[in-house]
Amino acid sequence: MPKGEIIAGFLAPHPPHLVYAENPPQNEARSQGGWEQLRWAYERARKSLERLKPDVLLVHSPHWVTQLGHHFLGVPQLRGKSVDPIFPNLFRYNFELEVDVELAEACCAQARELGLVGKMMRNPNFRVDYGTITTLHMIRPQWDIPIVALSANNSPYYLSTEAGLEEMALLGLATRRAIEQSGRRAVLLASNTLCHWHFHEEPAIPEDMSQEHPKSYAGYQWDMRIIEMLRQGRTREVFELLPSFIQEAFAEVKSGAFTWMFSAMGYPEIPGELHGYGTVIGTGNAVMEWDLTRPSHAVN
Ligand code: 2X7
Ligand code: FE2
Repeated sequence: MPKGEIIAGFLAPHPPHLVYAENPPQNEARSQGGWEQLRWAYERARKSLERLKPDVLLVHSPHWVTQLGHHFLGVPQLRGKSVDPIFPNLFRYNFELEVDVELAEACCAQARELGLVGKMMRNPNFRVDYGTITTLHMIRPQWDIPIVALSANNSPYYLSTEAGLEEMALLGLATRRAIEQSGRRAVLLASNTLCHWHFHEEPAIPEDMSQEHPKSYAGYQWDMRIIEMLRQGRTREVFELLPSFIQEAFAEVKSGAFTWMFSAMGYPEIPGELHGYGTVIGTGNAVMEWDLTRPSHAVN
């Protein structure tokens, strides 16, 4: 079996508003559109994914919270209704998905080898969280690629940011080792918003874009600074700044997906491709891609 590899990583945020705005048949709520810049960004990312033709998509979502350890979906087929607890008016999504259980088990085993608490989720009636579903729907609405989904242990919230993110870096290493052994060509999805300062009231028409703008100018400036560095491939500097970014912009990358993905990819110092940026209830969201298949981008 050839050695498996991570062929790309995407920053792929999950505001459920994006699914709501698309009016897919799976979602019960209906809209008149909205958040087009971000949805067009995802359209561009979908084309890249189509070219990459991965065997599996791995996604880490901040909204599947497991207090004790890192959990992995471990049921071959899951179906049900996923409802956003904050925005049930926007997101009531009937999902049906296929899990690459073999790879999920390998990720879990590797995580344990590295001293993390890992657990397989075997409940056949499990309701998958809206973060996982939104990211997967937006990047691949056909739902025809098996997935591995990882929970957020949220250690950065009850340990220090730095100690928690160190754990996420270990989870990334475990993920990479499992992928290499599996022979799969894998794409990683970090399901994270950047600046997370948000409005506390929803407009009467949620998709009224005349109401949509960054909640915080300082947070917006942070997002632009981080994106520009990522576009230039200044990965090391981004990670040096990450704790300050998290602290000052209340950035959702604190929950670990971004660190998990970059650690798994080996922190490549290559330019990320920005597919687009936009706000959702004032938060900052970027869809970005790191294509490791380009000869100049190959990492060891
Ligand atoms: O989970 C989210 C988010 N991260 C950002 C914006 C809006 C809703 O949900
Ligand atoms: Fe979120």
